Amino acid sequence: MALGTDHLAALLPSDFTLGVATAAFQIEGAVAEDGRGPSGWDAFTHEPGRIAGGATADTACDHYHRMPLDVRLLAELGVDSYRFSLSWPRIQPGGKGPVNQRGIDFYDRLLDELLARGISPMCTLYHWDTPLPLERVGGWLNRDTAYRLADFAAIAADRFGDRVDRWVTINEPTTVTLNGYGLGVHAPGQAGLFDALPAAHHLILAHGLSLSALRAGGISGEAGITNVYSPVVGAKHGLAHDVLVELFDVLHNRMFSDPVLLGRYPSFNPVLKSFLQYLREIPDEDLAVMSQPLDFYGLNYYFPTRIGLGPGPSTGPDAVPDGLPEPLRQQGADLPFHLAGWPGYARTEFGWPVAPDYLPVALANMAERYPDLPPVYITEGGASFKDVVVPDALTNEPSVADVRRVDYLARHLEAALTATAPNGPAAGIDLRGYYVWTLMDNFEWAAGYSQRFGLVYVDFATQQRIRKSSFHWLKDLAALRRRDSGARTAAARAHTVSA
Ligand code: PNW
Repeated sequence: MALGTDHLAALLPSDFTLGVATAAFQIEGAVAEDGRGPSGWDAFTHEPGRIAGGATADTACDHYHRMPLDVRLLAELGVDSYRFSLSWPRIQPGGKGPVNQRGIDFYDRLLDELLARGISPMCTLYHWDTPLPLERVGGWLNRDTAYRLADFAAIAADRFGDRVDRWVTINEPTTVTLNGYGLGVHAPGQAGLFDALPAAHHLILAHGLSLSALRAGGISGEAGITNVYSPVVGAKHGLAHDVLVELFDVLHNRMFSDPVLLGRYPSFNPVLKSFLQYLREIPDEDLAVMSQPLDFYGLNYYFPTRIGLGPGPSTGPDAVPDGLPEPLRQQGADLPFHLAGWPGYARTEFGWPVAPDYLPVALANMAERYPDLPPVYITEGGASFKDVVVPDALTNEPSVADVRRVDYLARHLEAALTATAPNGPAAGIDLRGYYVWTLMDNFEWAAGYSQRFGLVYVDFATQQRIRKSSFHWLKDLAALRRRDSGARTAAARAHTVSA
């Protein structure tokens, strides 16, 4: 069932990184074990009505106890790299002050397991699990949190800096700002779209300060940031749509990438400027910290955004995508725009459009806006679908034929590779790798366990792991790529010998 793996393997440069990604809070569980403190997300998940099905991440995939088995799955998959995140409250429960050695020990064991199997570690410092004591004093609305993350970065550099090949400072400042502080659908659950802007600034400042701290700590690997990017289009033509498209593009994309890559905030349309009073008071020194050169830029691409004028229809082809959490639908009623549907596009279980044709648009936009863009890794891409476990026809073992996920991944990987090839629309981008979100089904934030993104199916009642077809697909691709690049190396050697 190798859906185009031969074709894809032939497109893959021999040094291209194939990886899978996870995040600590979504998989680890063991939230009160071995000295871990609570995070803002622990508190949020225990508030009634916040998470689909009232789910918590108290156990999640129980990865904290099953880590060696999960690394064995990674090794079987044959991927080059594993992107994971450090749980800040496991390592520094107070968000400042003493280090919890048992937390350090867990990641020491993880790194050793990965390196023993030849899997290159990519480590995210911050994937949303702010220690609760810091959340209680304002979280990312408080500038001090940026300095606390930098201190944590120094600890990470000191303890793990000799074994991590790539560091991601912060995962998706956009999502933390908009979902956490703007719409309140993520922790800490505060609402106020334009009041959230200081959080954006402090997150990007924290990125810059952490980058400095990692480098000052003598890390042997590279360092960068990961941002989500969604190309924005108007549902219709016309001035009003153009203005709203720009508003959304600024708030979702450029607000977070311009300061890092250009050293300034976007120059706003005068209509928007009045919303953004706060940004006029930013000291130049902050922008210098935020825009230090990166070794690589991490891009998460899931889907494009289509903006409609006014509060949106709730049914019909132009309805807000199904996957949108209820608070966002409600919030939508107060906004001058809505997120429109994508007629003609298939949707994931989340309601997100399956749009591989917009990944080249995202990459081309990036190349155009940021001429000095460093090498790029797509640090996440993936899709949730309703997965069904059935006995395999031959072996009778439980199996999951997630053909739509295989199709999603194959088409997005192909789109990324062809877009960045010498004659592609994003030829200016030095694309180094693609990480599938995610290794195994896990705690999908506000959606709880209702959305499965994994290559591996997790039965949360028993913690049984079942390899899906997408797992076998990626495994085939990685194996084919190794064979092909082995053949290419042999051919090159033969050529050198005969010359
Ligand atoms: C990412 N969007 O979040 C996160 O990094 C993961 O932790 C998460 O599990 C995964 O995507 C799937 O949701 C996103 O609106 C949040 O474009 C929002 C968007 C995309 C990704």
